[in-house]
Amino acid sequence: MARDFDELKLLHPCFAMGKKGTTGRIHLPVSPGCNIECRFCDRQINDHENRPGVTGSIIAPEEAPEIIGRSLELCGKLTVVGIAGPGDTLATDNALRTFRLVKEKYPELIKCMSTNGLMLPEKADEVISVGIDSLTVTVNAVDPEIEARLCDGIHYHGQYLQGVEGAEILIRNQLEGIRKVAEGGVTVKVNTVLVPGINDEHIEDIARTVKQCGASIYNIIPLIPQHKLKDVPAPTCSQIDQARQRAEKYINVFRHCQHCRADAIGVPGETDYGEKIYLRRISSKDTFSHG
Ligand code: CLF
Ligand code: SF4
Repeated sequence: MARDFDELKLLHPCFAMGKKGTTGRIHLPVSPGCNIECRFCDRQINDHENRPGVTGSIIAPEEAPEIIGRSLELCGKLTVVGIAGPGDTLATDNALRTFRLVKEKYPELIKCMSTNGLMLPEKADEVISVGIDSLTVTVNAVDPEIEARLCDGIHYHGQYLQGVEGAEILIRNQLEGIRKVAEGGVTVKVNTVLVPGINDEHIEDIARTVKQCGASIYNIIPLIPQHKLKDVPAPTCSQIDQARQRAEKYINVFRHCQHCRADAIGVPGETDYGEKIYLRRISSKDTFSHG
């Protein structure tokens, strides 16, 4: 049985409400490819592409138990095993395979996964049966016209669908997926990348909609201007604060996100043992904070 929200508030650094968490997480970078094309993401790796320099940074699912063991020796505060990229966790089977191994060897650790949600409806049963405790879905819009300004296209069942057509499927799947896993007892966090001038006036709609679908907590991530949105200014502190206040009318808001790398290990914002454990770290260009 997955841990409930109350238990996660105590044990999971990204579900601690109103205060900074004191526990830690290890991220396992097992998921190389992505199946959508966010305009602010520099990676541009798709399902079918293997770029030099990327594979070397990724670990195999079978390596995970040993890496966790060494990390626990370095940092006794680790309570969570998270998989947050560097691509999408459901674009390949790597993440779910890894969690099965983790469950066998370290059943006491909380299993946390982050996805863009495109494949979630068809993977929901597996996510539940593997025993994922907390799932983050990044939902940047619930209006396809807005989403199409944030995501160029999706790779879905062998088809490449662009603009509003792709955005409609992405949003439909995200919301349906959230509903399914939440009904199955998984605590759902939703992340939104706040992009001034595109989705900043849309935050209330997102927060209300995902709450209705069963999400428990909401995290607003400020845009890092890069790739095709490199000329959009990052949101100011007051814009972030305003967005959080608007969202808070509908859903619990998490305020201590540290925009972790996909290969971070330690207490978010305090310690990072990633350098010591992963021989080659993922280059910052190859990862986007998925949390
Ligand atoms: Fe990792 Fe994300 Fe799980 Fe946390 S991070 S997969 S929910 S264990 Fe946390 Fe880091 Fe923010 Fe993410 S501080 S980026 S919210
Ligand atoms: Fe994929 Fe995440 Fe990059 Fe979007 S931000 S393209 S979901 S890796």
